[in-house]
Amino acid sequence: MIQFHTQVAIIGAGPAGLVLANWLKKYEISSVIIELRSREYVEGRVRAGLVEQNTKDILRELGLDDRLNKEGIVHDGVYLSFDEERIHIPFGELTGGRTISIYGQQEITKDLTDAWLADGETLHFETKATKIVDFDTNSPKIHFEKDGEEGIINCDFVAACDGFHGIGRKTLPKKSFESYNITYPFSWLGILANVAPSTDELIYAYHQNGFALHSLRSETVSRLYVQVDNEESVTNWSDDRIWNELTTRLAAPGFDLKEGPIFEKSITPMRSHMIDTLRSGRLVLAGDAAHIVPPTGGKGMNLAIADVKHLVDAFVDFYKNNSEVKLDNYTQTALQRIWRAQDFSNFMTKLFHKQDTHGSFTYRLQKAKFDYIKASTAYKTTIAENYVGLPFESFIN
Ligand code: RFL
Ligand code: PHB
Repeated sequence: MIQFHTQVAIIGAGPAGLVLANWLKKYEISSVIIELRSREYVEGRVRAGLVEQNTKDILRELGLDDRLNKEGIVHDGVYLSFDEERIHIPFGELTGGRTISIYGQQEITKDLTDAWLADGETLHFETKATKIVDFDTNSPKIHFEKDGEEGIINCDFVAACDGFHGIGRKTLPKKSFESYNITYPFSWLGILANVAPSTDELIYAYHQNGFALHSLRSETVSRLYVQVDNEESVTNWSDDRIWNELTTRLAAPGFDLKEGPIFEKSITPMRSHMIDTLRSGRLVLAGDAAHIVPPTGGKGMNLAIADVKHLVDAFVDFYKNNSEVKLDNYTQTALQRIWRAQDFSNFMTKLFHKQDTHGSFTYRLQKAKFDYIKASTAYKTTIAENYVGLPFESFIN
């Protein structure tokens, strides 16, 4: 039986687990990461692209923002469209200079993995956490399997950064939390295409055919999404059909959508999910393990990294100041931001998706909201500050 000992044992090499490990190292707190998938799989998985100001600040603090600065594309605003009418929300002007960057999640994951391994630290890929035990004592353990062999990590804390399908949340005692869920009656079909973006900043659009989003990854790669029914399969969506829908839904005066070869197509269901505790004894949860937001606000990865900031504060307080106060407050501190992001993601989802027949009461409420945003600097500011991410200080009681 393989055995390790570390201070914080981390399950999952997604953004949450990797930021946590790299950050704890700065404070000389040891950790080991185990990851179910292979390195190629994790680094190839296409997911987030929108990086908030706070996430950029954290990566800078960790000294891991070199490539983000070189290859990431800074956006100072976003376009919102409704029935082919387009408005602009300028971030810098409305938020005192805060911006977002477009930089793929898998690039962040690569940067964090490279830094971790370059320092000779431990990250076991293709290693499955099977059980978390004794987290009600000071010596919790993770049981794992690697290459058919079983092992145990003995540690002071288990950090479950193991995503929505991980074992962290399932291990929490059932009676210790409430869960909250919304399943939306639509999904996103996302594509990557070898074509220069047709826009300088992201476009979120409501159209009577459904939602569309124009995002990007680089000067030569565009990332776009269309709302589809939950039962849809990518096989029903030829490249022609996708480009036709995108052209229709993103239409606006003076706008021309450039088409190009599609090299990735996938469907993502839309859900909001929450639990109201992130800790039980020596087991803590961060990121998608504890919450899912629909991707319409670009918040999931950013929220995962924000959880980790609070967790690092708590571990530093524990190891350096011998205090459990921040650990005891971890759930409440993190939940404030998580609920804020849940609200914003739900707001963006409901504003831009087709929820009912075009012209219905619901449609008219959506349109009234858009018209108000158009007319009101206060409303635009609300959207801008949520979109770029509220500063951590905003949430201190
Ligand atoms: P992850 O990234 O899911 O990582 C969890 C890791 O845990 C591993 N794991 C295990 N390892 C060992 N043993 C086990 N038993 C394990 N069980 C699981 C998994 O293999 C995995 O590697 O969670 P984390 O770190 O919390 O990060 C969350 C983000 O990945 C997620 O919220 C974002 O991708 C959401 N998201 C977006 N977020 C943004 O901030 N901005 C965006 O623009 C954005 N766009 C998106 C998105 C998600 C999307 N999809 C596909 C869901 C766009 C899309 C289409
Ligand atoms: C992306 O670029 O993949 C992206 C951008 C903004 C979102 C969701 C996804 O709201």
